[in-house]
Amino acid sequence: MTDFERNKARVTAEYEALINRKNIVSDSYNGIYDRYVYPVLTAAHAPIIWKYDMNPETNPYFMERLGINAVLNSGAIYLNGKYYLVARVEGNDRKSFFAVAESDSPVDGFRFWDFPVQLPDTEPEETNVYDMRLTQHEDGWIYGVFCSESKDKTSNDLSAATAQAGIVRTKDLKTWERLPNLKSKSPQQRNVVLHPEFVDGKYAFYTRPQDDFIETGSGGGVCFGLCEDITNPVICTDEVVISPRQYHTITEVKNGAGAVPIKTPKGWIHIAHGVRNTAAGLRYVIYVFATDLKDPSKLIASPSGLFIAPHGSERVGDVSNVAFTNGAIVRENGDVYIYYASSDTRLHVAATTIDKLMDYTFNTPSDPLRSVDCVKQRCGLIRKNLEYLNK
Ligand code: M1P
Repeated sequence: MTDFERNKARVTAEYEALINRKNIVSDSYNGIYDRYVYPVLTAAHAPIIWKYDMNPETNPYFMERLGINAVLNSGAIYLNGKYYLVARVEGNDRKSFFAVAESDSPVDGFRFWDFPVQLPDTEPEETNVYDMRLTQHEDGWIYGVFCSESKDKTSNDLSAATAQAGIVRTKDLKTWERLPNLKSKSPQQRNVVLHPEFVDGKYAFYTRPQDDFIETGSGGGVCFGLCEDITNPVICTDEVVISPRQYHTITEVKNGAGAVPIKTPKGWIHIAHGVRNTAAGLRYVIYVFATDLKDPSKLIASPSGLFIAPHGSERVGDVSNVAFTNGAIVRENGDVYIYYASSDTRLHVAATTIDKLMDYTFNTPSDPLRSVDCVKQRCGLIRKNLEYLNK
């Protein structure tokens, strides 16, 4: 056996073992959702043919030619009996692209299609793309809204960039039609999500206006705006803040819409991310809020604090201390699968149900915003418990 054959056999066996590994529910318990132990997608899930030259004549050492650094923030959709993740895949060259991974199961067995998504190249300045949210819209299309990033040529800073919301649409995740980038009053936009239904006969977007590529500046939080024509996407209304950033909360530095909002009998449930600063850098966690069924720009519930934080080994990665989501799948039986990435490195799943999500969202008290009031809030729970337990 040649080195090439031995190494190829080893890499193939490891890859197949990884894809076929069954996932298991983690021991950690909170009654709200079940985390799964193994990530559903990692850099090691990238197909061998994406990385290696499979010809022994041109690759005698069976060496990686185009490595993959990370697989993270994924849009998610259930279609024709299959679970699909449209993941952000980052090459060793730092550029991200999208690729579709498919499975019969929501929690394991995800295998990438042979070819990544080849987006129509309609934005000549665009350097990087990432974080696609997949919206199955009532107009019949599946939309992908993602960050389209280009160099900020007005600045001498080589890392200065501009983020815009790119839009594509598809019926089958194979053929993608690119629409113009979304226009709004904000110079930068990231974490933009398309609402799945028309609102007042218009397309509705959750936006995140920001003054700068990293800093949101005057951007007050997750906003809501309407758009008349998706083929000429312009936010034609004021972008109203629906989930504000607030001092000394998990959204103090910034926040952003995550998964497409989930329709429940009590309201639209949003699974978003919030960012706070620490001496060790930014900390990203996932939080939840709800908006009115008839008026999705109206906040109706705001459970206190974080919903998912990075745990254990999830805390370490390319950008440590990050939990981030841009995709969830809801099944007809009420099961909900939340796909979240940890530390910009790998993708995990947490499972819950619509009933549990509603219970969490509408029965978790909101943040009283001051320690003294948080203590009062907790004492209220303790008092009630002691009264009940000592009855
Ligand atoms: O690095 C953490 C996350 O940073 C960005 O989120 P935000 O725009 O809120 O700062 C996103 O680029 C996201 O991809 C990334 O996971």
